[in-house]
Amino acid sequence: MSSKKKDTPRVTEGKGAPGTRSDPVGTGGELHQTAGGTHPVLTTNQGTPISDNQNSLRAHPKGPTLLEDFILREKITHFDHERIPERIVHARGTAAHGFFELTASLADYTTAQILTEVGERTPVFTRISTVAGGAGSVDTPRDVRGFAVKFYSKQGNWDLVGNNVPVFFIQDAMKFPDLVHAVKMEPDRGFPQSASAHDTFWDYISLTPESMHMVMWIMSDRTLPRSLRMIEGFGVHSFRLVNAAGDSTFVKFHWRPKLGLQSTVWDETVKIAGADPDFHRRDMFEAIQSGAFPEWELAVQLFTEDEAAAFPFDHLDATKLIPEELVPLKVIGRMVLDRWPDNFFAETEQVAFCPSHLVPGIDFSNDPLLQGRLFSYLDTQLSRLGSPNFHQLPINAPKCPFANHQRDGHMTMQRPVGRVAYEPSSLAPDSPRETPQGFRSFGAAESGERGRVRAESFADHYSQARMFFRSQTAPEQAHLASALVFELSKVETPHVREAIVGHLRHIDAALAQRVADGLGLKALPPAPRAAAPILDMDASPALQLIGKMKHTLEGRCVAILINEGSDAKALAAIKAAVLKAGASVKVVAPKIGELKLSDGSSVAVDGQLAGTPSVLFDAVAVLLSDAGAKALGREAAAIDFVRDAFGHLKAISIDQGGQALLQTAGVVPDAGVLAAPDTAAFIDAAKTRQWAREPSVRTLA
Ligand code: HDE
Repeated sequence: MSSKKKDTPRVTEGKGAPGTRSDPVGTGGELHQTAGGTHPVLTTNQGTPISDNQNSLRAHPKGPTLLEDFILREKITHFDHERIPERIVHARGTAAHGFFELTASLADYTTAQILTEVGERTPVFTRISTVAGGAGSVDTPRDVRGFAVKFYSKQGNWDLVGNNVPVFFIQDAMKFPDLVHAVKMEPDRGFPQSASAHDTFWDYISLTPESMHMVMWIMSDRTLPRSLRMIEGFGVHSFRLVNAAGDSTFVKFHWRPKLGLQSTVWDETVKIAGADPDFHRRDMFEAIQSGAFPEWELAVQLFTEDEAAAFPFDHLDATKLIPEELVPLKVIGRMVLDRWPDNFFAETEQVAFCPSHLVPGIDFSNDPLLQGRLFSYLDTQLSRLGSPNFHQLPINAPKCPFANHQRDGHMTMQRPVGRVAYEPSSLAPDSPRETPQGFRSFGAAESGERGRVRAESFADHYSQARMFFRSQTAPEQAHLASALVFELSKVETPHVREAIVGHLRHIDAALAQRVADGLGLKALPPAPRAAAPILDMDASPALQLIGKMKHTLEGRCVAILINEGSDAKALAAIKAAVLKAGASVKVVAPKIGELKLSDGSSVAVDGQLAGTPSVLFDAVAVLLSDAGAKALGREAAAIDFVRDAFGHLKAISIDQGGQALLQTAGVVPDAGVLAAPDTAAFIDAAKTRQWAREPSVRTLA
């Protein structure tokens, strides 16, 4: 018996057909004709055509596989090497291509063309990430989001590698590995994955008072975004802009989402993780594919050295922010993400951001955290991508000409010509040379004694934490206090829990009491010694999240739960109203496929009830016939659908059948539950969360 031979007729059409669209080298191969059409021939990496991609070479049909099978060995070897080390932090990310367009010139402040040429569109690649989890972790843990933008400017690549929170945990790069080891899974047990709610994180934090301001931010709803399209981004550190006269102005960068800020509530976040681990990535993908391109404004805060000296904090300390009320934001441009990557690995995984990628006219400040980052990112790319030639990968290569005399190395793709690989040279007048327009560091005067010291101006760890907490609305304060109770309740070591409550006493006495009560502490633990007087700074409403929500449904998604015989007219009316408001609609029913409505017409179902819970939507409508309501009253998924929508403070539109289902679920309608014919009232309610409902559905700290 012989092994089966494939006998596809092979008709050679001609040369060409690169293996991939974006691969300049291509994988060659001839074009062949089969029943399925014209396609490239499958070859080895050396271009040898492959006749059988299903069977390895055997000594006989039941015999051993032969070492001689170079096709099998090449395929398996390549497969074995498919992964590169994931990022040590920010491993899970979602990215897209787009452009940055300057709308206001900063020519008085900088020579960077990207910030002076109004109307110029610069290509960008933007990656938004979580910090603590691995590449395969879920999208929605309570975590800071990385917000990294690579601008492919005419003067070289500029990477603005920021976060969705304007401050950071620590003041000095020396502390970063310890912070990351503390938050990552504990080394002996290998959990928790992607969660700060465990002993080692809070132990480290309790001994690091400088992290208290950041703790307020991560315990706020900022770390539970509804969508990556609805987060802010911050450059965090102060940078310098340098103009043609050589004058320097400090600058902080801010990204502000066009759709406004929006978060989920904690219980919803937890359930989304199970319902759709890729919730944020899918949301971004669907938005871009549907043409609803995510957009942000770029704004700057500009201030001089003298103005900085008058701030009641040190702007070079990354645990501090500059309130917008103190230095207003000036909007200078917009970023639109309008193209999903062709290939996740080649682009999202291999993109290499480095805060040290800078263009003439922008410079660093002396923020000690930034200074440490300038070393770390280049080093990590060498380890992750395995070669100093990572800049040659298409996603990392500048889109402007670039040339120098660096050469060779692991996996270089360049093929330099000529004998001159040095500078200065006289043998090749057309070889790359320096230019007066090139990058120049600002000539900052430095003085003082060297040493391993922390500036005294960095000593105040509580004033801005207090400012942040006191600036929040009442629901936000309650969420923050409850988040602290949740996280600390997962900490097994009592003295760690108590130490954190001790720090909270410096931030706000009532907050400390609420958390102590939530943890069942009999008495308030002592507060640690504060290294500097704690100030009562003015509240900054710009730090709120609820205050920055836009009253809009644009970019959101509404579910309509129906069953056989649901009212066709009501369905059409709600659908039309939602679409008109700029949101998308998904019809959810017990079965996918087509469903017959009250008037005999059919509707296509987008999601099956059991796999499409209401946590995935911003508002819901429930339109059911009497029989439909009765049937769904016996379905846990339907009961959870309405209970969760109500519990997560969403607007709900119901007809008589919907009302019956709510009753079976034990949901007592309030002002956010609206009768189906009134689509206008439903749309209006759906543009926000029903915050007033919250005390009736859960006990917050
Ligand atoms: Fe990072 N950080 N970081 N970081 N960071 C990395 O670089 C590091 C910090 C941020 O989408 C790593 O390519 C040190 C602050 C983002 O690819 C690594 C310190 C901020 C991303 C690294 C910080 C950030 C990273 C891991 C303290 C906000 C993801 C993989 C001195 C301003 C970029 C990599 C992407 C990634 C080091 C602190 C933002 C190890 C040493 C502060 C958005 O190099």
